[in-house]
Amino acid sequence: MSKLTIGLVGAALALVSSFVFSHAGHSHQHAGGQGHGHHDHSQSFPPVESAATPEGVAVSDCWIRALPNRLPAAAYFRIQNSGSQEAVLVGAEAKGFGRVMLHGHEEAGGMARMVHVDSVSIAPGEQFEFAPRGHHVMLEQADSDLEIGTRRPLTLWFKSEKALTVQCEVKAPGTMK
Ligand SMILES: [Cu+2]
Repeated sequence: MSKLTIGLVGAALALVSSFVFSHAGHSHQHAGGQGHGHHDHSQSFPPVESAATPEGVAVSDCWIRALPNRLPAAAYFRIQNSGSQEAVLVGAEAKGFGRVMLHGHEEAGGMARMVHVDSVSIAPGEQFEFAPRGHHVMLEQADSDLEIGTRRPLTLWFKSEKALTVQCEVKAPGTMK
């Protein structure tokens, strides 16, 4: 897996599944430099319609765990890399959400917290699972309520501006798989 860039500044966000998730803010630290000073991880991508798909990469079993009151929801899925090159996930987009980020998960001192990750690399022949208590795509600032049983599109962006869009089923808050 790639190096995770981790930021630990953040305010407690929500009580979910008896874990307190601290929603991690994030800052890039560049040794000896001033850094970019960007703290917002909303990314902008080229139009998805014109993006090529990453060769040999498939995304399956996507679902979204909805939370009440339009709290940030999480998307989970599996990425299979059957291609001959490393697949590097660099970001995500989802219609209807103002902010979409790649998150990891770590536990320390009995506390679980989400941490921003810049990318996730999957070697040829490998697969990587985004799952509860692990990596997820954080979906924030929903325009409308997520209805259980409906599907929402999620676009995953890979290195070199390649993209895959999948449909994700919205599941109830208590769903763990
Ligand atoms: Cu998260």
